[in-house]
Amino acid sequence: MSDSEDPEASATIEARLREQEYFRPPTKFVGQANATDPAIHDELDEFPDGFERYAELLDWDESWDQTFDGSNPPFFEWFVGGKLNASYNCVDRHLEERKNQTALLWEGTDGEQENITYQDLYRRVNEMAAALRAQGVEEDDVVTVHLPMVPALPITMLACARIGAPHSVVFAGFSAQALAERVDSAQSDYIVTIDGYYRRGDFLEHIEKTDDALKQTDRDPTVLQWNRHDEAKADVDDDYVEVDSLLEEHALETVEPVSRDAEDPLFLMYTSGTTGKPKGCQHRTGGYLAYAAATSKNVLDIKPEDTYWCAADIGWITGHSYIVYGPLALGTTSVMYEDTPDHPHKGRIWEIAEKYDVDIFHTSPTAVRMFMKWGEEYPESYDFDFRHMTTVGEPIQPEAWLWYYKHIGDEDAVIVDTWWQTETGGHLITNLPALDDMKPGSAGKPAPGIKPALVDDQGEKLPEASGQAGNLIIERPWPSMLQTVYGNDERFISTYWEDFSDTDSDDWTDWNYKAGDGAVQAQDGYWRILGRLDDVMNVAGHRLGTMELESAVSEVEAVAEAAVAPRKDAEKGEVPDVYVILREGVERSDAVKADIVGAVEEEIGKFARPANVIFVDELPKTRSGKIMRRLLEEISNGEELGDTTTLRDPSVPEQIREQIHGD
Ligand code: 6R9
Repeated sequence: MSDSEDPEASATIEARLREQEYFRPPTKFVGQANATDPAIHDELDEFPDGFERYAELLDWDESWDQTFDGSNPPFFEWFVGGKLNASYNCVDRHLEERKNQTALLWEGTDGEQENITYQDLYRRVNEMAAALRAQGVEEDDVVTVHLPMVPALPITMLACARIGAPHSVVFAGFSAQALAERVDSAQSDYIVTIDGYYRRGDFLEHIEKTDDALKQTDRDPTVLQWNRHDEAKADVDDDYVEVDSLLEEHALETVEPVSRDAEDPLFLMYTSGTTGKPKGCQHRTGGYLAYAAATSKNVLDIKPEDTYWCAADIGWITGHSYIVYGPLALGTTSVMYEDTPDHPHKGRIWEIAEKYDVDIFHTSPTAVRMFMKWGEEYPESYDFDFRHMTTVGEPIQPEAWLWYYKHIGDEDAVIVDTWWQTETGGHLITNLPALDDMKPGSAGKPAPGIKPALVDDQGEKLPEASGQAGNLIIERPWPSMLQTVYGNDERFISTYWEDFSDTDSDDWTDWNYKAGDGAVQAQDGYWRILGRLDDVMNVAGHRLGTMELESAVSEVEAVAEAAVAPRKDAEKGEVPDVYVILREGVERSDAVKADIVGAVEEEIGKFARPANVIFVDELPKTRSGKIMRRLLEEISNGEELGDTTTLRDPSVPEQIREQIHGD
């Protein structure tokens, strides 16, 4: 029985949390940490020159002339005039000292293993770069990469970076339609994909998503197709170019890394927003890589000799910054795992941790809650010893934190809870593990050089450390902030800047980045993130826009109108509830429900599947016709209904509540 189920054990956890608010980092951790001098905060407060220390972690072809250019807010520039190549920094520069060290340690579904040394990585990235070029990929062409957790993914990303072609990685779980939408939005003429991969031990024919996406896109992209095995296991279109034969053709070729301007884009990463269309967050080469490397060093405490495992998917920003770019820039060994944590058994993660003697482990609160539910007997059966553990993606409840600390960290590892976003490129609020005490449930202090603040809805600043909740803003630019929303500067301004900045001002200090999260700063200066304030849900640490879900549901013939609200879920944090009004004459049935769920899976992906489909007669709307999703959220969560006075028909929420709760 796990702590979560055993009333006595959870009483002990609660008692302990009441008694002990802070946890000291273990002395043996502090003694060996990368960042041990508190002066790092003062040094980075020298704005903008402090950030030069981060850029100095990289090898530059040409040094920058200006650290920061804030003359055209909010289009800030970093390390202006500098030139570098990201693949050179993550691969070539390590060859002299550690060509035989493992760079990527890949574990396949059933214990298959690949150790890719820095020399191997160099070879494979060069050959892939040559192959991409031979297929016509030129500098600044966007390459869409739809690959799962196999070595082909980081190799393709680094090959793109080598030739200066921004990659746009689309999480493998996204559907054909989501892929097509991203290809169109990025005006991409290349898709790199694979025949298939394994999920819970079964071979999934991933290539089908590309087949379908090609029918839906307005473009005619070239498809480059990797094989999961020596030969394709799925039915593959003759028009697709087999990467393996290309690589044979280009065996042993080398490609000179293209010297990119610090401000040239390195990649796009699409993320959900408050409209139906995802935004392509565009990240620059120099500032992004410098910040990812520096936070990997100072926050994750990565050293080249470590075995580091971030158990996220490279298809999300966490994997970009903290599986690929940051760790490899530091020359460490980064673990990748193909399948799910419960295949073929619930001890899989700990088995891998033991097998590779992992030093640093990175996961999400959703995963921690799941491990907690499965019970500590699984980790207890394996012999592993983490020095450092991280969480990201959503707030971690103190109970889950303590369980992680006790049963995974053996009360002998540090934990950092890192708050950041696709847009921010790297951690913004997080403790430096040797410098700050841990506080369960709190993301901690701002990262060096980062200036968060809270404002009320009118933009008035709340006093510091007041314990009041407000809108989280970042008052000062930082090197890994997104450059813009790809092809849509207006959306960039309206989403992130307009609300809390003086947009008429040319002075960058009048501009504040809006995170879209609510937060509180406690009296001790520690920050607690409360969650999204906009129509974005956080399902198992994945961002999902309610509008995206709604537009998928509205595609179903039978649906007249739909609204989506987040329901709190003990494991996933939040799950989507869909409220649906059917068209006249359509019967409410399980078949219609199945169509609705199917539409979401098809348009977005299986991971976005609604938890409940609820048929209603009416939706709560304001007099101006806006759906009040907040009320649906309250209904979903069985909470007291807030203000309903602005509703056209104030009785609607009660009617819905009666219908679903029967009271
Ligand atoms: C890195 C990543 C960003 C949103 C963000 C916030 C939530 C992320 C968090 C956290 C509480 C943390 N979030 N980290 N909430 N504590 N440590 O997750 O990027 O997928 O863009 O999501 O996730 O709501 O705004 P992304």
